[in-house]
Amino acid sequence: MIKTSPMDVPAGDVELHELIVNKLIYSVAAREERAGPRDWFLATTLAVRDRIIDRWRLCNAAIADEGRKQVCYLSMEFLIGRLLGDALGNLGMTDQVRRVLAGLEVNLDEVLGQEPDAALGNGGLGRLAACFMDSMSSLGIPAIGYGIRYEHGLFRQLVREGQQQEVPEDWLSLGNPWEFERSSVTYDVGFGGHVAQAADGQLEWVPGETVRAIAYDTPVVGWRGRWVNTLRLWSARATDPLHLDAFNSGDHVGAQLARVRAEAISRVLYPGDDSPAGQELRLRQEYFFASASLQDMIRRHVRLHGDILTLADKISVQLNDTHPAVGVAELMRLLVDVHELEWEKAWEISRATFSYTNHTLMPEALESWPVPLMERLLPRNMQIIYMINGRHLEAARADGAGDALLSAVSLIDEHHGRRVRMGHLAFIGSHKVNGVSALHTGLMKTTVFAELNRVCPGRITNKTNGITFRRWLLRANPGLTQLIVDTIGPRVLDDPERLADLVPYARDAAFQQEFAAQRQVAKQALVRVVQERIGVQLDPHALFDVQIKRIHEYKRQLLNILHTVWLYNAMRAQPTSPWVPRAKIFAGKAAPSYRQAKLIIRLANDVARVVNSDPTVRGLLKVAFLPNYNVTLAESIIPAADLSEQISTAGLEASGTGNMKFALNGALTIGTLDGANVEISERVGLDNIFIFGLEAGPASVLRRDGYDARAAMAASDDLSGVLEAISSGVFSPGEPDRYKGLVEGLLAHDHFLVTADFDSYVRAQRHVATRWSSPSDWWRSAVLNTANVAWFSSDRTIQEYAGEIWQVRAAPLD
Ligand code: 26W
Repeated sequence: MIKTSPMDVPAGDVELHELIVNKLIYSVAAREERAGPRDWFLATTLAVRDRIIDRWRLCNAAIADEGRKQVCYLSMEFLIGRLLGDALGNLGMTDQVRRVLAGLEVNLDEVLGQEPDAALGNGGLGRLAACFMDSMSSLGIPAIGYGIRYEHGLFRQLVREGQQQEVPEDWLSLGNPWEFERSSVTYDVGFGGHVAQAADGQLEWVPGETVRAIAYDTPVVGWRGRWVNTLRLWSARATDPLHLDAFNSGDHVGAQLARVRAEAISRVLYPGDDSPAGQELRLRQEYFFASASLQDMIRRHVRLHGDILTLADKISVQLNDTHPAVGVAELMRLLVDVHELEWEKAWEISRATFSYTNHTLMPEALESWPVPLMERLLPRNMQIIYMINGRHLEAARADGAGDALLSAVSLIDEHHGRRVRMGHLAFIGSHKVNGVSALHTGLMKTTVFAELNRVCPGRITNKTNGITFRRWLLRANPGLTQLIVDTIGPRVLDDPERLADLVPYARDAAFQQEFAAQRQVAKQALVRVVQERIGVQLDPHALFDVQIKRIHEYKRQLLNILHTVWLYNAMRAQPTSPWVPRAKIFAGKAAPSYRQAKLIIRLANDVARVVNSDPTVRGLLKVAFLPNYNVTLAESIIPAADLSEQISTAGLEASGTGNMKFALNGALTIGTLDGANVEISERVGLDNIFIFGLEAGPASVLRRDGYDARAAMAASDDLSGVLEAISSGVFSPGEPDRYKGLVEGLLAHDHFLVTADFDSYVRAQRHVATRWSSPSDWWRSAVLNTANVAWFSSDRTIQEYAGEIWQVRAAPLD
């Protein structure tokens, strides 16, 4: 029995109603009266997907017919999160689907909540790729995102007795209604073996092992449904899944080893975002997806345009960090060995095709692979890397480079065993190389890429990151969005620059109140989430002071914890002073092998336990560490944040993008002059942001020359009180020495200058409290944040890439 008969359904909704019900019956094979939220999620998604497919076909046809140049965005990570809410929003179908489902006695929010969070990424780099995909579709820029279809995304984080535990993530376990398996789109990717020379002298690689890449396509629909691009993720299969001979002769396990080995490539996302895992499997993943993607591009290009020589006119390949950098050698191999182009011609095409984005300057995060591993796994690619290097060094020498400079720009690092510098390979192989904020790009030119910048002047350019406002404002914060639209009109939905029209309202008391009321709604919702997840009761009227991001020493969650302890000590000393009630909210995952980061999580949880159970600070201070941070959790925390913690050691955060999400939603930032914080402060104005701490220049001098944390501690009663409390076991009474080593380590070498910035940070936090105590000042600043950050839309970023790096034009959108 159908719960609502079509007769009761408003005429305009009948078609969608029938579509969803039909999907439920014929695709999900569920009965309406028994169907659960998961069934309705599948039925709704399949129905919405149908609406996208017509447009998808048109877009692909337009690319082919009009010979449009296309962006190929190569990224090891796409942190897309849930897709249904995004698709509904972009298609303008949210209200209609809500109504239709309600007619079936189904709640849309519950349905949306069924979708697993696709966590095919670690953090900023992966989320940026997802925001860029949304922007490229919304702008009508023809694009394919190429990556890996990991069977298991980033691990699920449990917190047990205050400590992180990792559990495998299983996003595909109930099926993925968004993807299309393309069993006809497959490529073979070789590993190992040797290089043979044919009679005509042509070199040919004879791999020892072959793995098949199978494409899975997901449509990415843009704003107002006008353009649809493709996210193409590769899954690894054995070319010969069962060695039947071996099986029949009784070796049942051995017969399957090749399959296990091949399929391991797309089994799981590496969870480290701090230092290269260095394992062979990681290199196999990188080569696997770079090779499959390049083979796919070439096949499509030749089919459409017939001529390999025009590749760079029709395709622009963006390397998202160095993870796909081996693609530079792979494209040369395909052009020279397979398509038999002259080296010089191939190199010209290749360099015109590639461009490279650097996302980090941290030395430990710069990828390099041991030469012996490369020679064993990718013998032909390694030869090609030597040839690229030979010509590159020859050219540099001809330009007058001496030995020191040559050794610095060489693709081979001779100092740490012989290793291939993947950043150098990406740099040399690209026509443009970009950093992700003005500060970061400047530092690229003076630090890691200083010598390459001398040899190849003008190649480095800046493209400050951005975020998609559709997900991070429109979807995440519908209440605030409605207020903005009611105030300055709906054009802002298509043109973020209109946000500036809010500036005159910043001083308007009535508007401030409505703005604050929306924050209150989001905070009430978050209070419920926190209560449900960890049983901590937050006061929705407290200042929500939030730091959510990967746990890293350079991001300095520890500094925030020290301030929490400082507040706790001060409140206990003077409980009747007029304190601003605060909720300190943390979330983030640590790489499983990163011991110090895990200890910081434990400390946050230990501090939370002690503070939250101490009656003297009841009503004044609460600490919450929310487990399993992911995109979905970010969407519920950010709209509820009053204060955004962006407190990395200056010079170490390439850009940050969380900082932009908070500012857009009207949180005030407390931050260092690092990454994009610099540009945010220029736009919102120094009166509306709390900047503290050492700047990048002095910080790097201090780090280099060695800085004396003990002296800082001796000079600051506040700091010594905090460190003594932690190291003496106030927060770990059962094991008083638990944090002794952490504190001693900090005092011995405070590499990230936590103690150096402590006093300045506490002072800035006092200013925060003062501003909070004057609501009209606080909300004026909050409104001015939202009003002045339109520039951080990823649409702006993508337009810059399209015009200055890719030379790709948007298709006309109707
Ligand atoms: C090979 C191991 C590894 C894996 C990932 C090393 C480094 C990474 C990434 C570069 C980590 C990352 O996500 N970087 C972040 O990129 C964001 C998008 O540009 C920036 O906003 C962040 O500042 C940067 O840390």
